[in-house]
Amino acid sequence: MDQFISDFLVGKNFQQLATNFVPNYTTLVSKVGGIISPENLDRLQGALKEAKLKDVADIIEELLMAAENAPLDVAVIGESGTGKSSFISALRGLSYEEEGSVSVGVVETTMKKTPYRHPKYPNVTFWDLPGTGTPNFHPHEYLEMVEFATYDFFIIISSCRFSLNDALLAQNIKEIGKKFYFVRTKVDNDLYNEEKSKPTSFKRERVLQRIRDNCLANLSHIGVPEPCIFLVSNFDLDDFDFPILEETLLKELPFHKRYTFVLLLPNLSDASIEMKRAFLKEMIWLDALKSSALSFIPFMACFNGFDLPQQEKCLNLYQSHFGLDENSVKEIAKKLGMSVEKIKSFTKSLNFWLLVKDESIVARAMKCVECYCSVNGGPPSTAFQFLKTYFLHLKFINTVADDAKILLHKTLESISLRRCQRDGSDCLTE
Ligand SMILES: Nc1nc2c(ncn2[C@@H]2O[C@H](COP(=O)(O)OP(=O)(O)OP(=O)(O)O)[C@@H](O)[C@H]2O)c(=O)[nH]1
Ligand SMILES: [Mg+2]
Repeated sequence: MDQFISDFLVGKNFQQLATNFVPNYTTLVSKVGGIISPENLDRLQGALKEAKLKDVADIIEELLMAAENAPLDVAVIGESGTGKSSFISALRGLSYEEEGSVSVGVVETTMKKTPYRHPKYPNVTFWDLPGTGTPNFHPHEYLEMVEFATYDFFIIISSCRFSLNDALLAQNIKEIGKKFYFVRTKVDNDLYNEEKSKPTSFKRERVLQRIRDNCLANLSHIGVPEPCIFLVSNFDLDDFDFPILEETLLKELPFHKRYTFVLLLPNLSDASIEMKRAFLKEMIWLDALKSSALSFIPFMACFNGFDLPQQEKCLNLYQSHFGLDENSVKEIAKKLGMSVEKIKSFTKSLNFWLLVKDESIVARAMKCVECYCSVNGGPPSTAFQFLKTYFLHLKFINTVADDAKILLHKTLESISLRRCQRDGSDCLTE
């Protein structure tokens, strides 16, 4: 990746750069793909081949802007009490009691469509839609009433069997060209009940498979062919099918909406942390290419200087994306029963100065810039500052993501230890 940016800055052979562009991009992006559609990749490659560098910069700018500003509206539908509000709260990273959390309760609480903005990402809205459980339900009228066209996709929730109304709704959603996903909630309850009632023969995987088979049979019976079903517990989003649901949604979203979606994923599994890491790396790589392209155009401001307060702000933003901002770290410390200072002792991303003084960043930037200067001559300072910033941001992303994984595992270990202590079981034998 460094080599591609360095070759770009030298800018000798754009034909070759155009050929290398797609393989470099492909190795960089997440396993579900990135923010650039195949058509836009072709556009970029074409502009690069003809050395139309203003076009290259403009296309990248257009893609970055679209990704950063894409609104996302998610509709959550289901009968009363199935866990719609709990699902939305969990996705928004709020506990049930927190302010701004969706109203949750054992009586019918969702009577009209209610928007819930994501607390961190205001362009994301979850819509808690009114229940579909009335006997004279008309899916077409219902979809009109809730203004179906405004949503990116629909989540249809059930906590037991999906109803005929759910199936009718799914058919209508499909007809209007939108995507829907079936989510079966409260599987933690099913497991708990099954274990209590059949303690000797209980097998977790067998129970989950039975729930899945039941849902499949039930949905095919009421006319949904090959339904996609995700088993979840709103109290344990890192468990069951939630990670697969995340991946599926990400893969099926339009390219420019993926970045918005990946940022809002709760940092509850290695997979979601890795996807976030890949998308953020893709964004800064594209931004670096844009600056490199602009550097060939006279009188264009292309390289920003190295501004320390700006860098600190950038680190804080990455910390917030990965749930390691000041407040979140305090929360984690409380959960782990340790001090924030202790957390700082085994993480690296919470110390801005340690990261910014890293000698290897200067060495990497120097290596790239030497190549640039040998071809372009002149003082290397602007290109050097630009590369130093790029490598520093890369370091920020990687260090914060690594720390997010370390803290996630410590939290999971502590939860499972507490469970063992509560149940009086021997954890070592698990
Ligand atoms: N065990 C378990 N309980 C859940 C889960 N999801 C929701 N609940 C509980 O189920 C009850 C109903 O949840 P809500 O989120 O209010 O359901 P809703 O679909 O929004 O209900 P209405 O607003 O009335 O339509 C609450 O007591 C929740 O705590 C889950 O995954 N597992
Ligand atoms: Mg509700």
